[in-house]
Amino acid sequence: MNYKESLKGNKKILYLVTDSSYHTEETFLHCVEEACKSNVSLVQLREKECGGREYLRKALLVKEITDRYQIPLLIDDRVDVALASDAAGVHVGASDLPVSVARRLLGPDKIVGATAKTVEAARDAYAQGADYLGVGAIFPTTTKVKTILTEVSTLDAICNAVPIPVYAIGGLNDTNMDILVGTGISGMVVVSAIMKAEDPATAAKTLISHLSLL
Ligand code: TZP
Ligand code: MG
Repeated sequence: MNYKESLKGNKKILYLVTDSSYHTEETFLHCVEEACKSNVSLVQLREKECGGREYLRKALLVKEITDRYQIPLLIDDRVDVALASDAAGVHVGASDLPVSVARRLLGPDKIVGATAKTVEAARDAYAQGADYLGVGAIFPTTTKVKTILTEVSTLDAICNAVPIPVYAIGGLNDTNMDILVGTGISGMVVVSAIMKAEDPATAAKTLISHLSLL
């Protein structure tokens, strides 16, 4: 399957980024599966604490689930773990391998996503071969991350500056996502709105139904 096809189309998508820090392995995998069942379009495994061996083990467990639902699995930060697990691609930020290097290592068929907080960084990531951009944090977040807030006007300017999908991230949930109305985003990324939800399936379905109204 060519997972890059998932990035095309006009429908706005929901993109799940995982956080296993407040889960047992069982509840973590269950939560990912519930989100997949509820039609999230992309899943990113994001592990900040573990070494390569443990990251690979987790990636293979999560990929077993995402493969069953034919959803692309991306690996945060680590091109080696993406390659070793035969994931659909990688997501890189400012302190990770440059987009052009990730692209060279992964080849043309894998997905390379990048974080961009400015129009200049967005144009640069696109020029280096990024397939999509993650932009934020739109709102303050409770997820462990070093980030700064991104104005919605910057998000909109980035959408206008590059021809690849732009996904908004950071503190987004079903009560505040209307801030994205009128921007050119292709979708929304959430961590806690699904990973911390009591009922992740319902949470994902609600977010997806709201996305169609944006
Ligand atoms: N990058 C910018 S904000 C963020 C990342 C990884 C975390 C978003 O998490 P949440 O829980 O959806 O606010
Ligand atoms: Mg990173």
